[in-house]
Amino acid sequence: MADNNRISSSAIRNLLKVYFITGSVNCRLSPTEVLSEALAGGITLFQFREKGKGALTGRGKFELAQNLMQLCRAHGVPFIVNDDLELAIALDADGIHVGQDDTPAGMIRRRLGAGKIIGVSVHTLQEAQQATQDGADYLGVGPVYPTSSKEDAQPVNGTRLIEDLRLQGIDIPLVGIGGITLSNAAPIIAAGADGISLISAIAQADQISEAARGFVKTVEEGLRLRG
Ligand code: TZP
Ligand code: MG
Repeated sequence: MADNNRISSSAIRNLLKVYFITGSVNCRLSPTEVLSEALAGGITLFQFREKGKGALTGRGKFELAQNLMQLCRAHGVPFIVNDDLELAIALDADGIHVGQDDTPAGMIRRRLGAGKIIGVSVHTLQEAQQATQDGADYLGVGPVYPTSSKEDAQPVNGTRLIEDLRLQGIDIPLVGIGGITLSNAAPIIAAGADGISLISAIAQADQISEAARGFVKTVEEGLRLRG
């Protein structure tokens, strides 16, 4: 992933199928154990999101990120950093994911160049249009369902916002996020998402690799049904 060409939309769509996000705060086991299992189960993209009460900072955060990135590299799964542009640059990570209150995507694109993946969280059509114009590679849309993994979560949108964005012509790669479980994932794909992004349903599963495998199967089946 180290070249300077923009990664194609179809490659990004494939990466988004099962996009696992975690940080030390979200894990019952050690984050490296959790990620190893999730990779074994077939996750397609990973985001390091070290946030919330008790989150690591400074050297500890950097070292954990380095270890997790190494695991991802060993499995050929791109490693995305949440929010922290300096960390993404220091690690030479594969990309960054930002929210509406973080560094704007256009500025990030100018710093990182064309070859890195940039994702943006959006909650409205206008935000989606802006992020697309700013050079985002994909959008994160949610919360689709109620979540307890994000303290400052926006109101729940259901699958409606994803459907609306597609109807309004937003055709860039897009992932649903928030409260996703095996039993509510399929409608997100039916609504037009390319994949699902999730924390707790994988990080806190009793059988992490099994859970990840189940999500891969569900998303692939959903994509097949959508045609
Ligand atoms: N952004 C919107 S909801 C959410 C984020 C980071 C948390 C998703 O976590 P979970 O545990 O899959 O609901
Ligand atoms: Mg953010």
